[in-house]
Amino acid sequence: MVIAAEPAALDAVERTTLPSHSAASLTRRSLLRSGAGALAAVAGAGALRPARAAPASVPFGAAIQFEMFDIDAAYRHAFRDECAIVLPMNELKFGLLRPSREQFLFEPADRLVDWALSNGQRSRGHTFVWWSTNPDWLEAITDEAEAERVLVDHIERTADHFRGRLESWDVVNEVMAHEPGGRDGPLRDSFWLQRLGPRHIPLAFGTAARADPSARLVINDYDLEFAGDRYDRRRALTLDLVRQLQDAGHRVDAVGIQGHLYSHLKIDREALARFGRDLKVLGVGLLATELDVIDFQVPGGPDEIDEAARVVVSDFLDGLFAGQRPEAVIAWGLTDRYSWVPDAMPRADGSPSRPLPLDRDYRPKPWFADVRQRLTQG
Ligand code: 9MR
Repeated sequence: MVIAAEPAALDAVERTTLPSHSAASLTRRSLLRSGAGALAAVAGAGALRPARAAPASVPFGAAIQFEMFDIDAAYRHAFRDECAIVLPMNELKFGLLRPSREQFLFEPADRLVDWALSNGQRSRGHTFVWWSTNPDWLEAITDEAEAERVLVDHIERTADHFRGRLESWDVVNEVMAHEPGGRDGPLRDSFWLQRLGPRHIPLAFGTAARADPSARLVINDYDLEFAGDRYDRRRALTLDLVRQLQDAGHRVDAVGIQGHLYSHLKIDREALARFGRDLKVLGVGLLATELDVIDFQVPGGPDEIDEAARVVVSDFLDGLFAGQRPEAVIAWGLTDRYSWVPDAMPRADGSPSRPLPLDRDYRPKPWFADVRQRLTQG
């Protein structure tokens, strides 16, 4: 699969900014550029610091939901007290932000982000390009040029609105097929793929880089940590996507590993470490963006469920840290009271799922203390 190697495959805007060098020299140039981009982001967002001034800990963060933020003070306090990074979970997705073509409903995300910043916390953006939650008016667009105009305009206006407040953006989310190399793929069959082809990925990165030069640009995906062929293929394809973007002259600052951890599966710590090292060689960082535990296949009561969670989270962090120091570890919510996990994968015995660092009553799980300790060691 080629997403961006041929300048001819790029849109007009991309073409004007791409130097016409060989792929090899483009690779070196883009590596240099990506290093410079990372340094610029350091100055802007404080995401990385020089080694000697390195903070003791890797920041812990969590995604917050506006509906609960608005009504549940205990929920707000938990995010205020536990997190260094707080990001809107859903409020920046295309469908919520753009109920109609004319509208940009920035207010819920503005309130969440400004609240986090006023607490001295940091925030990040999720997400510009996703296969899910697209509004009907968008999916009704059939013309390629119009789809391109909408995507570019969406990224430009949204990135510009939040410039200086969001330290990074998940530029594309889940663009890999669920089973690349199997019956699907390699890329996800989405509205964006159907209308624009694979070039929607470099188009999104190029547009985001111009719209907010100080934000770190992240490619975000799931199922990158387990043992098995399918996961090997997903790791390899992610590296391939990063290389192709770099070869086409685009800045990719980090890969986001979502980290939805099935506690009945085995983490491939070695492969995860290798993945982190390979990214480091490319000058690309790594962070966990959506950590939670999916326990629907684990029998037993809360103690057994939490012990299985402790093991899978610990193995995950082992592999992550062995590859390169992660930029952040971010959970997908904070309390079991509110999570997508029981809706998508309920426990067969009908008992409550226990996916997140705090239980339904905001009590920390034992594994949360382990995470904290690991992050503090840096
Ligand atoms: O947790 C999110 C849930 O509240 C939303 O209803 C859903 C659809 O917008 O998205 C969930 O978050 C997903 C994330 O955006 C991308 N990775 C998978 C997450 C869980 O489905």
